[in-house]
Amino acid sequence: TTAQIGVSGLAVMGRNLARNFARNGYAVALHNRTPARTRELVAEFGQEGTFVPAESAEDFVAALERPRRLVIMVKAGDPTDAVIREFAPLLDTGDVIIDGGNAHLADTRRREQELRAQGIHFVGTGISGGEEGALHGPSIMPGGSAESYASLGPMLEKIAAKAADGAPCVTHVGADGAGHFVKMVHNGIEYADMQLIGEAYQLLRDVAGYPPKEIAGIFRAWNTGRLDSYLIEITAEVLSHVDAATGRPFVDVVADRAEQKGTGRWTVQLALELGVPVSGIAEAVFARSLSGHTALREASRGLAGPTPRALGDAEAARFADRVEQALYASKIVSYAQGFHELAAGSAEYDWRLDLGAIAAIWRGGCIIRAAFLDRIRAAYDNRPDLPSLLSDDEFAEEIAEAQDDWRAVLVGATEQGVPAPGFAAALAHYDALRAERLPAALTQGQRDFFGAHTYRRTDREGTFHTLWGGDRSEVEA
Ligand code: NBP
Repeated sequence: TTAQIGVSGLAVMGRNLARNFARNGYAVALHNRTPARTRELVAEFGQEGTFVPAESAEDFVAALERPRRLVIMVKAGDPTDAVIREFAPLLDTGDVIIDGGNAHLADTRRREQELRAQGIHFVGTGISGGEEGALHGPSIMPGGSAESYASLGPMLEKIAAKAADGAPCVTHVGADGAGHFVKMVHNGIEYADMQLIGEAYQLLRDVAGYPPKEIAGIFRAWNTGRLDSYLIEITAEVLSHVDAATGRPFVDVVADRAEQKGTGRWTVQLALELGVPVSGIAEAVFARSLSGHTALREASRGLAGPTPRALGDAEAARFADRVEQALYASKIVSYAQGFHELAAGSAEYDWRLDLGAIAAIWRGGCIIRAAFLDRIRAAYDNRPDLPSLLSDDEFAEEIAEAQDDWRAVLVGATEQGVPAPGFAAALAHYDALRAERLPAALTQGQRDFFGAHTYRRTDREGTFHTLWGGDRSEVEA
């Protein structure tokens, strides 16, 4: 049998992706460094479709119809290079390598360039949705050449998640590293979303005084409204779960140290280079790292501050409504920041990303899937040159309505000493954008004072310097 697609790297993701292709009627060649995994897959799921197991790279490549399409789904970094080195000499002009791992866009750009010189299409592809998504339909973000998408697109459209309107959650996002870039920003937004949800939970717990089970109910109710999303849904599940060993709420027996694999950090690192203020994503990454500083937290526990006291029942319910407003407004700001980074990356690398199309393929399959993304798509479809999501009339109006509650929640959090860095960063971002004047003028004055860095004026063209050490007259620089 010749296979229409091959998958090499059969850990959780690769194995489920291979099964997804097979269940959709494609013959799938299988390969893994350790052949036992390949045999296991065939033994367990062989009846799901047509699999062509191969033990060697040569047999794997020989099993594929031409032009060959092979997906590599191995650990990102050196293992990906090792696998490419193994396969590349065995391939021909026009063959397509799809890297579905979480590669850094710089690695993807390098690999794409090297393989292009050999006539091989290298398609760095973001795949989101975890294990379940890989099997039942992930959101897929392929980069690489437009030509490669012509042969690959129909297959990806089949295995991808479908949005509520039936559209497959995949599109050719842009050249070379664009796919991995878009996946990276997706993950950055995911970090921010999770942090905001975490803050909402903590406020409902410490300020409103609700136990986890009741908070689960509140999230469940929110999930029927404008916050309807996968992350809100699983939050309710996690909060209602009870630890079997102790009978206590699961959330109270889990160590409060959040881990990370790096895509959030990359999103912030690149944002720093591109000069894009993604403060919500940055706060989320920092909040995870702060949580892991056990000794520092231990040493700081005695520091002065208020002890939160729970509100009465009626007040608590009102506060919960306000938290919903604060969460929603902060979420709009986070997405606005993430989409700003998408636009900046697009301009920097000349990817011509279609932001509406990206919002559309995030509507299903991926971790940040949400009803909300359909509205982001609509905002960009209405106005592709939208300067920011915050300039969209509908989002602006919703924030206008939410803002009093948003501010009140932050006042409550501050008074009660409950940290809400994500909510606070989002509100500060919003207020900074609204501001008529920013203290950046003072910053420029200071820079000119100590370093003769010069400044511009509001009333005249040109670059100026004040003779701070002399008579303080102004000279044109
Ligand atoms: P892992 O990231 O745990 O990688 C395990 C796979 O890599 C195995 O097939 C292993 O082969 C192979 N491998 C390693 Br490790 N070193 C290798 C080498 N030098 N040469 C050849 N193969 C090597 O698997 P995963 O969790 O399925 O994730 C796969 C990719 O998908 C990763 O890049 C990940 O970041 C990305 N991703 C994961 C998720 C998720 O939810 N887990 C979601 C989206 C994307 P072996 O069997 O011989 O050890």
